[in-house]
Amino acid sequence: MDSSERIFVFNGDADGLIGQHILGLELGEPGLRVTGLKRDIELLRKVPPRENGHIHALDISLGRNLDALSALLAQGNLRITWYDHHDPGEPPVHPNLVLHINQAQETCTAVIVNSVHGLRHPLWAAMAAFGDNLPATASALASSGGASAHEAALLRRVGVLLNYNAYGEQPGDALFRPADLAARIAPFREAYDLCWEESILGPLAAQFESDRERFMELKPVAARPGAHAYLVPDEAFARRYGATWANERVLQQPGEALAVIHARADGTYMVSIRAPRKWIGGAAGSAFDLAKEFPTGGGRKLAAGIDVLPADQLDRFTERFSEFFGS
Ligand SMILES: [Mn+2]
Repeated sequence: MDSSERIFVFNGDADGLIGQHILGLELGEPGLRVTGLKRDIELLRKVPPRENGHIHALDISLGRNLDALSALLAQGNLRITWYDHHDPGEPPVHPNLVLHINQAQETCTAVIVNSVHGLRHPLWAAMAAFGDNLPATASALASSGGASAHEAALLRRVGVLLNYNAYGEQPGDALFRPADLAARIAPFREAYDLCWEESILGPLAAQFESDRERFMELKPVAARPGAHAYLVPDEAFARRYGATWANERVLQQPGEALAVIHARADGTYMVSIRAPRKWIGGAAGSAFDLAKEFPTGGGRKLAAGIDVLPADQLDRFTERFSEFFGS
């Protein structure tokens, strides 16, 4: 196939970016990449109209791209292959659509791509899994690829930094556009080649550290044993680093629930809730159960959120959070 007919559509986070990189190593460079920041999921509709070709969608929910997918399939001459670990809803059945979707807790898109294409890139897959906060999966892949503990730490650093780069809400929040990163990474065959690419990693690491320091200075707005809630301002550092910080905290303090409450310019809040990974004392409850007490709340057992919390419900949320998870 002519490379101009190959299109990669992918989420800009670590496992999306690295998943499409592994695919490029296996199939050859795409003629076009369509991507965005972490929150940009509905990407399939951004593919320019075309007569034929093969679209590879990675790490974006099929359910949230269903209309665009149906329209592309209806053309009859486009092939579409989907790699993902999110809930696909009810996918259409079509001879031109191939699905590689695995919702297991301990996998992510780059790991799936590596499995489908012969397991030849365990170190790239490990880098992605570290970035997606799946340390057990990542360490096993790193070992299978012959990495020492030191080399695994290098892979982890890069995975975390790439994932961090995809967060942010506004243009200018992220240091690199994921599409530019994908193009710069494309020539690297070995995962270690990227580990030494300081023109990418140096600026990312510096910004990461300075964002991290801002978070370390925050005081919780609600603190009980087992449950801490933090209110963060509507600033770039908080939009970029909030998710990375939550990932770090749940790994370091698995017995504790965490709420990160992001202030928005319009006066509302966006809340992310992490349930304890290990229950101390045996009480049961999930992040989802708390989130759904509020309109626009949803998510999963360990990680859930409230998209829009009105200002007048902030106190009610922090009280409920403390009661729900605190002791
Ligand atoms: Mn992802």
